[in-house]
Amino acid sequence: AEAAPGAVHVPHWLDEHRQRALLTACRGWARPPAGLRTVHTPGGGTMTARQVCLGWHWYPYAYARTVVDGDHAPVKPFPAWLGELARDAVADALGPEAVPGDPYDIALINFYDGDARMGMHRDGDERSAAPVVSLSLGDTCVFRFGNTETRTRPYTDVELRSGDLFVFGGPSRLAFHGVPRVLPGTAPPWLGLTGRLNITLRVSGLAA
Ligand code: MD3
Ligand code: FE
Repeated sequence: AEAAPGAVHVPHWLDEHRQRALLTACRGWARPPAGLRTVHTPGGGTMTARQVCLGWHWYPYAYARTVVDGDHAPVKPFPAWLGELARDAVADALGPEAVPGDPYDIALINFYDGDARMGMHRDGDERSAAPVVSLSLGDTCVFRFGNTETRTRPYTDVELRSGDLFVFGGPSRLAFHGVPRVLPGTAPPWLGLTGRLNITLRVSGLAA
């Protein structure tokens, strides 16, 4: 369903098998070196969702090849199968003509536990207008999809559940968005995950 121009929500895009496989992969990527870390913003803030990156390491507000704000290890590689998953997602959500020519080369994986949330922000650190692919695992969250002008209203709240795909292309690529809350205990029992995981797949537009 199109939530806004270029923003398409596909509930239950990942079946049980693919959700389990993606979770297992995420648990491996979370391990050190270059594993899960707490992100500190230059203004003195601390993000409550913890993060691990593949391909390029995101730190507020740029990309690097090493964990410049953590253990300084080289960032883990971005596997080819994740790139295929991203292209499949864009083709299913927006159509084959929307699949970018440049390869997907970044995964940002956010782990939400306890009272973790994410404030309203825009993702502007990629030098590519390619659609961003978002996959959710575990607890349901309230995802707030805003406008391109301000971090305030008007916005639309959408529940994202385990297995859901959301693709942000076209004008929605630069829209403000955030996660005001996660609904505890809503993960599918067969997944074995307490909390929520979100995987975003992106095109850096940076030189390999
Ligand atoms: C709209 N993640 O990683 S997913 C992020 O659930 C991020 O962890 C949230 O915002 C999460 O930057 C929201 C939905 C999402 C992700 C990336 C976007 C929406 C987006 C990029 C551009 C526009
Ligand atoms: Fe974002």
